[in-house]
Amino acid sequence: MRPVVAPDKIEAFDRDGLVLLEGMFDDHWIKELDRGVDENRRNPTPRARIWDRDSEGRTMFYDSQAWCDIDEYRQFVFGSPAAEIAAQLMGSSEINFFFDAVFERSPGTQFTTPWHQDEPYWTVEGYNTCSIWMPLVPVSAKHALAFVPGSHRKNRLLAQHNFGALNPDGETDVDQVDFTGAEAESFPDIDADPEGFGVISFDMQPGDCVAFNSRTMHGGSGKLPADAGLRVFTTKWLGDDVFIKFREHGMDPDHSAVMTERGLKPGERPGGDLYPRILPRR
Ligand SMILES: O=C(O)CCC(=O)C(=O)O
Repeated sequence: MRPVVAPDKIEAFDRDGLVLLEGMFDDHWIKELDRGVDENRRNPTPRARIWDRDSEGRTMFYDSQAWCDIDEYRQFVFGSPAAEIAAQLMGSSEINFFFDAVFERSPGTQFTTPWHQDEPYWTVEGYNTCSIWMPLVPVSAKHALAFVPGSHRKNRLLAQHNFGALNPDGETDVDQVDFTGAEAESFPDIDADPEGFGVISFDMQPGDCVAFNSRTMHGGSGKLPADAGLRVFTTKWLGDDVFIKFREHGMDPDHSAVMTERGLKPGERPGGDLYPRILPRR
């Protein structure tokens, strides 16, 4: 059935650059994704990495673009309400899938995701982007991904965190982001004044999601209690005004090589088998 996003949620997404949507995905999709993440942990892609491993062996696991190998993820991309939700929030008629990313913390992990925006890392550019952040287990606001409302409209180039430095296992070929030499302002210290920045996060249940613009500042998730892990599946959706852009100051995940191999060029609309058009359905 076609999901319907309420008008006040659509307004909030445009105004704040994020919105909580409760109960958008039924049990079928949560179970499907849970099986998918189990499979993903058994068979990580070459892009998978541990971002953090502490002295007690607790980890933060990350993988991306695994949908090409994992059936459950593919079913979700093509068959779940996610594309429709993104289309309604962005007011876009054409929706392409960009990529999925998985973030799994083992119970008690203290690692927190550094504050950042997504678009400065991406091989695409445009206002109409929508990330759907879905916890597959209950999470309280204190530990969930947090956001700075309205930060998607600031339109300034900010130096972003180098996630390539999160590499305790010394993996090779890890994407690096280096803003040295860029005309970029330093990233504000959100943790120094969360109230001043209006930081917001939510108590969430499986089936809920936060949809956010790729320009919205986000981070801060983690610092888990000893008995709680956090398994999160995210999908990134591209709307009408998004085109390919290769950046000077580092891309992560860097899709420029696979895009080039497939004949996709800067200035073009992403498409083809890796960035499939989901809406309008063919
Ligand atoms: O879940 C997290 O801690 C990170 C999520 C994130 O940064 C993203 O989805 O862009």
